[in-house]
Amino acid sequence: MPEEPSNLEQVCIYDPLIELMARFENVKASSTSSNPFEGLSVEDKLKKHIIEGIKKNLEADLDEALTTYSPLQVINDILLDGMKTVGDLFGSGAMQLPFVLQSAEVMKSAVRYLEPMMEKVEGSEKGSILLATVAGDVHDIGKNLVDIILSNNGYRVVNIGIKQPINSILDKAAESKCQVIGMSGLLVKSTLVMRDNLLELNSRGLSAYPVILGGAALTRAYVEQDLQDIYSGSVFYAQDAFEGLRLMGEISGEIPASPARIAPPKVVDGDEVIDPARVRSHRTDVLDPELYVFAGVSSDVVPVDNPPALPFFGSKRHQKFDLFEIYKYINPIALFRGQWQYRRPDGMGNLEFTEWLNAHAGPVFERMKRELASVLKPKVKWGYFPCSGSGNDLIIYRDDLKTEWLRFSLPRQRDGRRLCITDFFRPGEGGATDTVGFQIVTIGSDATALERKLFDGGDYQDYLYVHGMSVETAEALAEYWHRQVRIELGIADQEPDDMRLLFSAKYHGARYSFGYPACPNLEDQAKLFELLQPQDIGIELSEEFMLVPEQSTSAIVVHHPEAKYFNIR
Ligand code: B1M
Repeated sequence: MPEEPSNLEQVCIYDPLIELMARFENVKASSTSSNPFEGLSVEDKLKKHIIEGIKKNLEADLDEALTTYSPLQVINDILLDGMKTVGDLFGSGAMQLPFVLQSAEVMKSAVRYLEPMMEKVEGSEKGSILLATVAGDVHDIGKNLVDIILSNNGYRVVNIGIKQPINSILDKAAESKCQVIGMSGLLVKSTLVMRDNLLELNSRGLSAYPVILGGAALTRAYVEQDLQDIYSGSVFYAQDAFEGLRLMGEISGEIPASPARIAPPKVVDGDEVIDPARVRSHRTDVLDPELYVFAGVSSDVVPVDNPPALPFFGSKRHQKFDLFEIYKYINPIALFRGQWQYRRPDGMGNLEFTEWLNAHAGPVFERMKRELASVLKPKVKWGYFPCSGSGNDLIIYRDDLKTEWLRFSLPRQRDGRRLCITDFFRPGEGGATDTVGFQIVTIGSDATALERKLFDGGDYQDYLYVHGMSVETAEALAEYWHRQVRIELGIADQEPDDMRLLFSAKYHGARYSFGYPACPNLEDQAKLFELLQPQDIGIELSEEFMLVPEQSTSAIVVHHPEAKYFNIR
């Protein structure tokens, strides 16, 4: 993927010249030279390369520095100082993540250039960490961002990938003499795996390892209280890669540790079982068997008198798409803010920030649309089935409309409206009374391969852009296809004109994905597979009920006009 054009002025939200003038005293403020490096000392030139993410002439400037400094001094005293400024700018909100990654790219290129000239010097690394996504979890990007930030700030990172069982984590940590263990995971289940892993560290007498945990399903309280209570060593929560960097600094003694953060060592029985109520307390949607048995009082939802007829029985596939039509369904907020992690700077209003995003992230979006046109390969499998609701069960029937095929047991809210997805269907046992849809979509596996190539090649900024674009295209495809399903079901009577309303699900019916609060059981993906058989569009189900390729998503489609997202507690 080509390097981002030199559009720093366009996309950076701080003025690089002002930043540099403030940071480097020897910059002449009056300089109007077209060469922004002119007049700078070699140290400042190198820092400018790093801070502004400029690769051009990097090697020549490194050569110049090598006439005065050893390669190790160039890295430790000059380049890492530049990375520290990058971290400070990011921390103060003056620099956005994509530009941090651009700086990390330059850092990586510089280190690659210098490395062959260096003898491995014992103790030259600031610290070391074994990074893994825990067993059963396929999420890669969060951990990889942590890898990029740490390794380009002087730490040795041993990144052993996704779905890593505790044995591999511990073996590799010992083998590679890592000081710290870092575990990542996005699934709710991963938070429990992390807990089990900590207990395993206790029972093997390995609690000397400080452990850093990160990932969306964790909360600070769960890690710093519940997990710290069960782990004899120190366990820390990192909300993002930069918190991971700060923690590594504290653990390795590079920066002073805040005393409250380092817990005193405790003796914990490796078999101790922590109170499940406390484990649950960090999430509202952790699987809870009680929710399944709690039939309770049904909600006030009245099923429709005349449900849509089956458009057809069983499943069909579709794989000829105009990708640019799908792109229209990408939610730019989710892409720019969620995936590319552009943050609203202090003092900037929401409207102004949206305009800023459109002006600055917008061109990258357009570039990605073009460059990924031959990489993203949308495919859909979808279908309709006769069904009935029975308490908390959604029963699916064969095409004779009366032989039960399978049933989904879904949770019911304990209070409030006491909703359960089954309430949106006409009740019955032993025969179909209603119609339900299912869909599963993917954009194929080429995006994953491209991401791997970009990450391995040190093209970090494009790695972030491509990953974000590919996952949001998968989500867009699901949104697009849900609209086709509404049309087929004859419920496309409330289609919003404005895409923003579509993204807030302001239409007739709803699309619920297994693993989300209203239908949290990921194991139900296996039943959806039985119904749709998506293997013929290249989607497989892993042992952990994850979809492969990663950029795939499934859903149950409900036609009832009152069907909306809801939480279970
Ligand atoms: Co889905 N998804 N998704 N999804 N998705 C989650 C993960 C979920 C938590 C949403 C929810 O319920 N609210 C939920 C899992 C819940 C559960 O466990 N039951 C979920 C689900 C259910 C699913 C599906 C199963 C839905 C379905 O189709 N039935 C499905 C599964 C796909 C599969 O099997 N392949 C699915 C699909 C998808 C999309 C394809 C549409 C898309 C991409 C998925 C992907 O990335 N592979 C997607 C998205 C975008 C999300 C959310 C909204 C965002 C994830 C993300 O990209 N974050 C997510 C909810 C959420 O996270 N809020 C969700 C950006 C990424 C850079 O952040 O990895 O967290 P993250 O890393 C951060 C920090 O956490 C931290 O630093 C990083 C950088 O700042 N960090 C560390 C992470 N590790 C660290 C380690 C450290 C330090 C810091 O030190 C060691």
